[in-house]
Amino acid sequence: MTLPHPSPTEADHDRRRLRQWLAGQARADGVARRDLLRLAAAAGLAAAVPGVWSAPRAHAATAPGIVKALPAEVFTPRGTNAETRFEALAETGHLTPASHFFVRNHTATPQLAADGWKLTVWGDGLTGGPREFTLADLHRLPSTTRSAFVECAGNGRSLFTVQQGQQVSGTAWTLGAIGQARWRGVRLADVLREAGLARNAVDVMPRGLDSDYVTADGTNLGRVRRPLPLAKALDDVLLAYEMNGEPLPADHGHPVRVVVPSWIGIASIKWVGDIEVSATPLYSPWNTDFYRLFGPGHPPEGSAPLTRQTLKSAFELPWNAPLAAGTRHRLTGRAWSGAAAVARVDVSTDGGATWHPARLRDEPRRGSWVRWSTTWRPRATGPATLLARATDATGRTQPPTTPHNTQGYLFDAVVRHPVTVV
Ligand SMILES: Nc1nc2c(c(=O)[nH]1)N[C@H]1C(S)=C(S)[C@@H](COP(=O)(O)O)O[C@H]1N2
Ligand SMILES: [Mo]
Repeated sequence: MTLPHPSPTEADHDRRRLRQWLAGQARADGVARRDLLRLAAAAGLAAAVPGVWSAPRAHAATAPGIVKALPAEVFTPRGTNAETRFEALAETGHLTPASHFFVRNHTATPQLAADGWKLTVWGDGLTGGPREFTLADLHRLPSTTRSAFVECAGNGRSLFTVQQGQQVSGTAWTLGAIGQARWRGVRLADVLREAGLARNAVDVMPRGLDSDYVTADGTNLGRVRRPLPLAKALDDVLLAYEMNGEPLPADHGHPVRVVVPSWIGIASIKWVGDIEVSATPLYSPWNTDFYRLFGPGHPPEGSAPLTRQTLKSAFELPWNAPLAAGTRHRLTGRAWSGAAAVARVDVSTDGGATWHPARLRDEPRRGSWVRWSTTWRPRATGPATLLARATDATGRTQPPTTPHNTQGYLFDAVVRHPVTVV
């Protein structure tokens, strides 16, 4: 006979063991801390977890159209997308391995062969006709490598609701719609010059080879594309063919994607197939209906199209993480800004009453996040709120609240991270 559940005595023992581990009285050999925290949460040793911050499940997550494995301890599936669990980043270095990198797909990952791929550069902003580039052509151009984060404009969106009680539309990301990678490829500027860039060019519009995007109400918006002002295109934009030293994985744009450092993720078009170079300004739904700020306090046509990412920080802890009282805990996290290098991170373990500086564990650089750490010895058991507040080199600090916008973009307020002291 097989028992569907462990016997009560065994479950009790396990709970006791977990309680001891939380109190620093049990050792864990070869078991990751997050796995034990997950078990503790599942054993009911932490407070209930609200819906959007669901606890990891024991089986693999699935998201239709994503090719790579999505282990439930690393990702939260969100429709066609997969969000990285921030606590899963604690086991990674400064760069986010592809195995941990969030995926934002409007439709589904196309599996493109590098051999048959080509990029067409075309439009009235060129001095001549269209030009085609194979992957081998790109490899012949000088290569450049840079580390940059890609972060969705909607990262943190659910906090408009959780923290500010406001309704917003779009994927209910927590804070894990970001990853940092080392991208290798060619400068978009070099490809545009090779193609014969005309003096009157103003906009370039890369377009993906994934399927047409059809909205929930059935409108076909065509393939994912968003104009980029020429000034940015010529500045630091890459056509990347490698991520962290490997050919781009299918889900992240194989064989070639655009990487637009410091800008919202939608600018970094994956599976790029063509780039229009235009002598007149260009529009697509991705710089008119989407990726502007709408709602009270914003013009009826919306704000200007969003460009740079904002300022955020996050703890590498699950929501409602159980932490043992009387034990010194090392709290770790990451902070980043699209405007400048992170200058400092301050942490509060008492709900915002007092703050102290965290230790920055990386050289702060523009377009990169920094890892930070601090220690905390909680005394009283019960619920507690952790806050981290980043300040960047422009002097901007995360505010207490973010003004509402209907699509929930650019959440930058200090996040109130609940934990349970046990
Ligand atoms: N072709 C194409 N490019 C795309 C998208 C897409 O759906 N199709 N999603 C964009 C959005 S909204 C984001 S946030 C980033 C996500 O990149 P990642 O999936 O590699 O993390 O890709 C962008 N590039
Ligand atoms: Mo995005």
